[in-house]
Order: sequence, then C-alpha cells, then structure tokens
Amino acid sequence: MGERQIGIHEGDNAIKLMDLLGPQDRLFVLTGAGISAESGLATYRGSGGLWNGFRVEEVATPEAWAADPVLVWRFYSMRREDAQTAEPNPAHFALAAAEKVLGDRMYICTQNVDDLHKRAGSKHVHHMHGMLFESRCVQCGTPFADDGQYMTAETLPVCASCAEPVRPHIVWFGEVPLDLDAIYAELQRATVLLVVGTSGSVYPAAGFVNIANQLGISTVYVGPEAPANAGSFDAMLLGTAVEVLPGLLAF
Ligand code: BV8
Ligand code: ZN
Repeated sequence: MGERQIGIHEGDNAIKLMDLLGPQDRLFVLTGAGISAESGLATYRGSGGLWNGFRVEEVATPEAWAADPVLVWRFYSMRREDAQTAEPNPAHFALAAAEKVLGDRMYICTQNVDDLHKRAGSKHVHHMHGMLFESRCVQCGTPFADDGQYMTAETLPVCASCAEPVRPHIVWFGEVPLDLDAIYAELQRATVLLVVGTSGSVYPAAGFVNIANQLGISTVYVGPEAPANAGSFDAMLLGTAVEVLPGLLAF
C-alpha cells in the first residue's frame, strides 16, 4: 500500500493538503514538542535540553529513577503543573478539524506526553512515549489517570494493591516506545506522512520518515527550522505549527 505520491514539492507553503488527498489517501501525522511550543510548553532542545540544570536524557531514564525517584517525580510533577495551565493552540485544533473530515483515514502518533491533542478534540491519537497524566505501579503495570504532584520522599506514591512504587507512565530513554506494532501498521497503510515540530533526533520516531520513503509515500515536514532528518522529506514547510497547519489543513 502507500504507493502514491501526491505531488507535494519543496517548500510549497501554499499547498492545501486536504485538496490533494483523494478517498484512498490516509494521513499519518507525527508530532513532537514543537507543536506544543506555542501553547507555552518548553521543547526539549529549545531549553537547551536542560531542566533545572539537568539534561532531560539524564532525568528521563530508568537509571535516574533507580538512583533518585524523588528527583524524577519532581521533574514530572512540575511538567504536570505546566501542562495543566497550557491550552491547545490553533495547530492542535487544525489537526482535530482535519480528523473530522478524514475520520479513520487519519492517525496521529505523538511523541508528546502532554494532553493538548485530546483537549483540542483529536480522537485517534497514540502517545508513543506515554502520558504525563498517567502513572503506573512498577509491579502491576496498568496505567491509571493521575495528575498528582509528588515533590518529597514522604509523598511519593505507592500502589494501593501491592504497595510497590508508582512511576510516571512515560517511556524513558532506553525503554521501548508503546505499541510500536500499531504505529508501523498505520505507517504501512498511510499514503502521506506529515511530521510537525520535532528535531528528528530521537529514534525510533525519527526513523518513521525513512520507512515512509521505503514505502514510496509522500513526506512533509512542518517546523521553523530543518530537523536532523530534513534530507528525508519530500517537502519542508518552514514556519511554526500555528503559522502553517491551519492553512495547510484548511478544507
Ligand atoms: C528505544 C518522554 C529501543 C520522556 C521521550 C544509547 C542508550 C540508550 C538508547 C539509545 C542510545 N542511543 C540511541 C538510543 C535510542 C534513543 C535515542 O534515540 N536517543 C537519542 C538521544 C540519541 N531512543 C530511545 O531510547 C527510545 N527507545 O530506542 O528503545 C528499541 C526501539 C525500537 C524497538 C525495540 C527497542 C525511547 C525514546 C523515548 C524517550 N522519551 N519522551 C519525557 O518527555 O520526559 S523522548 C522526547 O525527546 C520526545 O518525546 C521526543 O521523542 C524526543 C525529541 O523531542 P522533540 O519532540 O523532537 O522536541 P525537540 O525539543 O527535540 O525539538 C523540538 C522541535 O520543534 C525542533 O525541531 C524545533 O525546531 C521545533 N519547534 C520549535 N518551536 C516550534 C517548532 N515546531 C513547530 N512550531 C513551533 N512553534
Ligand atoms: Zn502494584
């Protein structure tokens, strides 16, 4: 499947993607921290990859959790606080509106752990790196809704049924992203890959565009600067998510 090039060309910021999609086309959207930047949420590299002087890669790891669960819970508690005050932006709403037209021919895979796609109305969203407002027992493993903030050793959450520690339901560096099979199945049947606001520096997400190229499907990047994997895209639409997506997805 997917052997369809819809004639998107380099830097064609005036394209109306929806006009180019026929009844057989399926849109796979991959989003990164950049789509939430205009909602006021820090990106990983925009802040120089630092959080309170820590490198995200140092805090978002099983090793950091084993060494200092209080530090890790403080990291995620403060991000919960930021995400609760953030609002979806016109880019999130543009994707939700496009899904109302395309229905199940559209799939959003987000690397983001915030809930802004859902709050903008998107229904078919897969959080491949977990969700900020879910936690899970390290033993029982079933994620549950949790917007709690845990800042001290005395207040760290433990499982109500087995008393083991509760961790953020987040995929850390070195852990396997969630439901990769489902992602690859959607990629296999897509005809267009739209990637928005990601530096293309973390795998396997940064490799989705290579799979798309092997499948021969059209690939578009939207962001204010070229990502690390820029050379793999058919078209680079340079601009912020809010500048580009509402026009790109207008119908
Ligand atoms: C895996 C949740 C195996 C956490 C995240 C050595 C040891 C161990 C692993 C590795 C290693 N070397 C390589 C690896 C693999 C590793 C990796 O790629 N590391 C990198 C650092 C080299 N990957 C992993 O560990 C992954 N797991 O490999 O498992 C495996 C894999 C497959 C099959 C079997 C086994 C798991 C990685 C997941 C880590 N968790 N998030 C948390 O949030 O706390 S990753 C996190 O960073 C994001 O989720 C995202 O995925 C990634 C990059 O962030 P971006 O979203 O791209 O944001 P960034 O700030 O980087 O860029 C922002 C972009 O937005 C920029 O381009 C900017 O221009 C743009 N922008 C700015 N403003 C706007 C904008 N765009 C639009 N509009 C704007 N206004
Ligand atoms: Zn438990």
